This record gives sequence, C-alpha cells and structure tokens, in this order.
Amino acid sequence: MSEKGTPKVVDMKVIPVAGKDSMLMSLSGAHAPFFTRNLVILKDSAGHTGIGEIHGGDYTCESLKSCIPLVLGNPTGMYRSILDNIRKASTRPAEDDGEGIQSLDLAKLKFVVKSQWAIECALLDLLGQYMELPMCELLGNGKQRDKVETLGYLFYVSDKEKADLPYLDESDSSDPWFRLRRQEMLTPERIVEQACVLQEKYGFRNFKLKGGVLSGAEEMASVRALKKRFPAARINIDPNGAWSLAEAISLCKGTHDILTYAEDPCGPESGYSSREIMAEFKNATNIPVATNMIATDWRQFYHATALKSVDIVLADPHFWGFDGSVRMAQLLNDWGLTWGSHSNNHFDITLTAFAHVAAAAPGDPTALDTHWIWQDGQDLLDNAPLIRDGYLEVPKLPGMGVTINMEKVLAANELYSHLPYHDRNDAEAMQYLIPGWTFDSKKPCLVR
Ligand code: GKR
Ligand code: MG
Repeated sequence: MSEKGTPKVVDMKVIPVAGKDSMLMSLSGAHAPFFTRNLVILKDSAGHTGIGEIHGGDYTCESLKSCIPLVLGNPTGMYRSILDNIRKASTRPAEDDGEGIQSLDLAKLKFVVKSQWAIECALLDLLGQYMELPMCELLGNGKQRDKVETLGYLFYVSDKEKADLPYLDESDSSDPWFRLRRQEMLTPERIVEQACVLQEKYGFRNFKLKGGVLSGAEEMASVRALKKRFPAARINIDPNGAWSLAEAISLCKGTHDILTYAEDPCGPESGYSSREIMAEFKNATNIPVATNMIATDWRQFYHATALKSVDIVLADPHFWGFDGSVRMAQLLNDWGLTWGSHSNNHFDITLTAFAHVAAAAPGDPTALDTHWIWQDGQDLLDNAPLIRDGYLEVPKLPGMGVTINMEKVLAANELYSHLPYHDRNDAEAMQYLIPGWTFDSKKPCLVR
C-alpha cells in the first residue's frame, strides 16, 4: 500500500567538508589555504535526496548533528514545524554576547549563522522533488525570474609565497582566471586586471571591492580605476566598517559618479552603535548604504530601519533562512528598499541555493554576492548552475534541481579531516605578512 501524505525523512547525514582558497585579504586578515563548510544530506521515504550547505566549523557541525532526532521520521510537508521545533529546542550559548558581526569579529560569525537553514534547504529540496517544482516556486510568491544577476566580487590578494602554507598554485591552468586568482593583486592596476579577466569569463557588469585592507584613500583609488575602465558598472566598496565616520565621509562624499553604494563603510564608535553611525554617514553623503553587518536578524533590522541606516539589506539565507530571506525581500520591495545577499566562501550547493532564493525575491534586487568565482572548479555537484553574461542560471528541475556527487563530497570530507583547524582563522596567514599581527576592527589589515 502506498504511503499517504508527503514522504518522511528517513536519513540525515551531516558531512563537514573543506575546499581550497586564495590568500584573499579583508579586515579580518588573510584567508587561509582552506575553507570549511557543513553539508546536510537528507533521504526521504520516496527515495529522494535533499541537500543543504552552510558555514563550516565544529560549533555548526555539532549543532546540526543535535538536530537529527528532530528531523528524522517527520513528513517533509511539515518542514515549517520541523524548523520551529529546532528553534524551540535551541538555547543561546553563554559565549554569544549578542553583538553579532557589527565589528566583524569572526569568532561571532557562528552565532549569526543558524545551522537549521541548511536543514531548511534540504527539506525544500525534497519537497520540491515531491511536488515536481523547482525550489524557488515554494518560496515567497514563487519564481520571479529565470536568471539572477551576480556581481564580480573583487579581492586584494597577497603573495602566497610569503606564507609557509599550502596555498593552491594554478599557474599551469589553461583558464586565465584560474591562473590569475592565485597571484598577488594589491594595486589599482591589478584590481582592474582582475575585473577584466572576471568580466571576460563570467560577463559581470557590476563589481564589489572588498576593502578594509589598504588605507581608505588607496582603496578608493582602485574604485576610481575600476569606474574609469567600466563606466557603466555599479561599483561598491565594502571595508566591513573599518573606516571612522569622518574618514568614510571624506572618502565618499561627492563620489556619486563613482560609487553606486557603500557597504558597511563605518561601524560603532565613540559610544554610538554602527546603526547610528551609518545613519549619520548617509545623512552626510547621500550615498546609499548596504549591510550584512548591522542587520542580521529581525531585531537588529528594526533598529536599522527606525534610524534609516540602510538602503540595501544583504539578507544571506544562511543568516536569515530561506523563508526569512525572501520575507525580507518582499518587505524591502514594499518599502522601496533593496534586497541582496551576502556570501562567505562556499561550494556550489550554496551557489544553487542563492539562485533559488534570489529567483523568488520580488522587485529589483541588487546583483548578488558570491565567492564562487574563487572556488569555481571545486564542484560538489554534477551540474552546478553556471554564471554567464553576469547572470547565475536558476535550475529548472524539481527541488534544488542539481545532483550531488558523493565521490567529490567524500574527497572534500577527507581533506577536512586532515586539517589542523576547522574554524575560520584569518590571523594565522596574516602573521606571515606582519609578524605578531592581531585583528583591529578599526584598522585595515595591512595598515599597522
Ligand atoms: O570573505 O573575507 C571575506 C569577506 O570579508 C567576508 O568575511 C565578509 O563577511 O564577504 C563578506 C562581506 O560582505 O562582508
Ligand atoms: Mg559586506
């Protein structure tokens, strides 16, 4: 006799994985040679496989494993209740002081990321397969577009030869971007070269430069050089709150013809919160502001909007959930504000998830962040969606619409199991460049 209702979840695996990275620079320091993620793989009683990906590290891995009893045996159609039961069972760890990532302290990122969203993704994948609908049809008002605009996420890159660490060398690759992405790029000329090679490969029309590395003036010189080379591009700089309010105003005031918007230009100072300071920045410059730091949950968002501190909320589904991120997109659209998504290093499962969530975001979202260009080629899927002409394709098959390659997953898990660390630590590589370097949320990482 056939089963009634939606299929039940019969298996849940949590698999930590690692991939390779370049020596990318940000306020946090220098990316290590490896990044980590956690995967969730669900099986249902109809024989379908559902997948999700989220940030790496032992905290998130353990938290996912503790959810297994709350997921197994439940019908996929009850996914909202499954997630609600996880939420009700979770307690706030004593080390979480609630600051979030408004000063980009990486140790706090794990509290902003909510592991259950990887489970939400895998459940939506299963439900979509049962309903024979792509995942984006199950979100918000359903699919709004067939392809999603993504930006070229530019980074300063340090010389990996200066660190005694096993960074990947791709100098033999036949792909010009793959060769370039592992080289030192620290000048405006090299940032423009990076953008040109990226445009050639992926067709990006818009760019974001990760700042918080060199002095604000040097970084704005890169922004100017980019605008000169790509006059029609929307260009954004993200120093992750490193600049003081006075510096941010002096760097950005009157730059409407160069900067389309600034992402987290300044942060908390002199007893004022980052939400208050960013509101003052906006008043002084009239430059639109984007954030993934001052509004990472609904309570922070309430204060950010009450103060009119932000125009573009980069509602990463790993922070907000898929339902939450699309709910944010609907609200912002109704209010005349703009939705986008933040990213950290990720594999192609997250890339696919971004495609679905952005496909369901109404209105005119800003071009999406993705770190995938730095990882492209390290696929865990047989059919990762492609970025072409600056747009990420939205899979049309049911659920996530992609197939996981278990051989590649097991190899990435093997790599993970040999790592001396599982959490992101950008200080270690940085100390090869500046001995004794420590994080300072108010100083670009190469300014000491
Ligand atoms: O990968 O170094 C990085 C980024 O700086 C990342 O940590 C940020 O969270 O990309 C992110 C951002 O937009 O702030
Ligand atoms: Mg940002």
